Amino acid sequence: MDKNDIIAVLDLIGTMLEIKGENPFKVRAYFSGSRTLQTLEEDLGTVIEEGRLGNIPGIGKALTEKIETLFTTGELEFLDKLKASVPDGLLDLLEVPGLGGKKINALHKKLGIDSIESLTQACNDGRVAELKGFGTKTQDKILSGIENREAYAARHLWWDARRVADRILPGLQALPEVERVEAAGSLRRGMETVGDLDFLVASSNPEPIMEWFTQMEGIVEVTAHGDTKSSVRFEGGMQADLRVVPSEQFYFALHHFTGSKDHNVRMRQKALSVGLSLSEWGLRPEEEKDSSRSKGTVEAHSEEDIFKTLGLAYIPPSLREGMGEVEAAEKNELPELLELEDLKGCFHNHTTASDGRNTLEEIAAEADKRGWQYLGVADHSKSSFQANGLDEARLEKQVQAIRALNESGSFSSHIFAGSEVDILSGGKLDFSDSVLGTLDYVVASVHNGLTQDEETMTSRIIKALEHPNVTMLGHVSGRLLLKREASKMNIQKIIDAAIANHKIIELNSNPMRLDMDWRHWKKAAEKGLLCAINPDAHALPHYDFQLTGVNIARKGWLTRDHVFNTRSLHEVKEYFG
Ligand code: DGT
Ligand code: CA
Ligand code: CA
Ligand code: ZN
Repeated sequence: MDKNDIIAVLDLIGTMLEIKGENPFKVRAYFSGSRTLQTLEEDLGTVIEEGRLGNIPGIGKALTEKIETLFTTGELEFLDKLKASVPDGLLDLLEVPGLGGKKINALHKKLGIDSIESLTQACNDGRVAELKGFGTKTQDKILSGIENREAYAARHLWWDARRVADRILPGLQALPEVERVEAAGSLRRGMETVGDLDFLVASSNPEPIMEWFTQMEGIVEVTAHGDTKSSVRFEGGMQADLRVVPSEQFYFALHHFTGSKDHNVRMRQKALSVGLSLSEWGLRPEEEKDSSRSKGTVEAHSEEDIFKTLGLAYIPPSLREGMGEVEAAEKNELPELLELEDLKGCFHNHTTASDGRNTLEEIAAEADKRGWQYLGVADHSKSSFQANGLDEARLEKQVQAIRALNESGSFSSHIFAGSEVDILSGGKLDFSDSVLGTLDYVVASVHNGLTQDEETMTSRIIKALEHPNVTMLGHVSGRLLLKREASKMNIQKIIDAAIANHKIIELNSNPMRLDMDWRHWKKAAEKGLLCAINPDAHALPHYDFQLTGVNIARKGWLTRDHVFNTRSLHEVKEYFG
């Protein structure tokens, strides 16, 4: 087990002890042990090997043994026993935002609550509001948290959906009866979250394909098993549809089931305007539209053929959201969308100096490996103590290390020295102007007070944008997809302020953030807003997130020119200068 997994285990132990109402001193030992590990700058393995773990203040004898056992075996009997002693229903309550161990203990002890259902009931009866330390506001928050939880459970991050699809597609491909196969739906359109997976197969012999699909590993329920359509549900809740069509219908069906609904509506209107009827079965003269099984008069050997027949340029799946793509395709004015290869580096990345897992040298080597020209280091600032934010002295040391690294010539990529500076609650920045002045660039982000009202949050962010040292705004809305709603703000005002002050807004490519939302980018970029696609990397594999970032940028109609990190090292240096 690595350090971050162990940190999570210690937090879980602390929380479970709280739920059980154990001695607060005992509870605190686990939480403070977890915090100590979070701020440990040395490699945990080395510390354990050299027998020095117990010497670290905040880690006592009992904790030392548990951490060592977890590190070497990945298991812990104490944890298993503890888990078994807490009813499952109480652990479920931890998924409700705002409920921690102490509150769950009170709900259980005073109201006998032991599940989401009994908690919902107690809120609806008003009994939760009457508890000491709760009140009406907390009760409302719990109720809306439960509602969100249900809505969230019905969808999945694109990144996770992609991984499941990547396992299914080769299996389908390998079946001898399968002539062609594609993933469709929101997955193909690159939506930030995906409801269910949609697979489409061309075949004249669907039966064995349906058999295979409904017997895949990990399926917990087959919700439909038909001749041409089947649906299944996997462990963890992901669902998948499979449709099998004759090969001559394949591209019509692929277009139809890729969607979106809005796009399909516009496409059918467009077809009608030239006397054709478009459906999942084909494209045929309008008078034939009722005989849906009749052979289509138009043949399509690709999706391009369908668009061409309608007098349209090819619309890539990312753009099929009914945001004016059909009109643009009519005039041959679709944007030349950004490609992953256009990116030459990125700016919002963390190292071991704050809460990242890799050192400066390791991320510089990674940039070289990926063929990037530059990489920016933007570790947290001091107010983000939970993320081990740097104070002035540590930041100065880091800047010196970065300058020395660049001079050493050890890496071909250039490292920029930046900071992810907290935007404090009134819009002030976490470092003074003179400290910020020593940096190549500054990413300004909100990390606390996320629930401020719309006006306060809007002016707080605009104040940061007006600060001369700020280069770009990090993860503007603060949302965590399927976990935490975006903060309330007037995004149009913020976009206008960024443009007026020549500031960049980030498109954070972490699959949980994808923030600023793609729905805002088309209009914002037209007005002149510059975008930086940043992975917010805390470990080397996170640099792969740039793929999702580019997908989302494409959904926002962004081209190379709209994206700052397509610029060369020379151009970026000039911009920062
Ligand atoms: P999701 O699964 O909620 O993330 O979103 P989609 O877009 O994958 O939706 P899904 O799986 O219900 O259906 C896939 C596509 O099939 C959808 O984008 C458009 C098309 N489609 C499905 N049902 C309908 C329908 O009732 N009307 C229309 N116009 N299109 C539909
Ligand atoms: Ca779907
Ligand atoms: Ca579906
Ligand atoms: Zn951040």
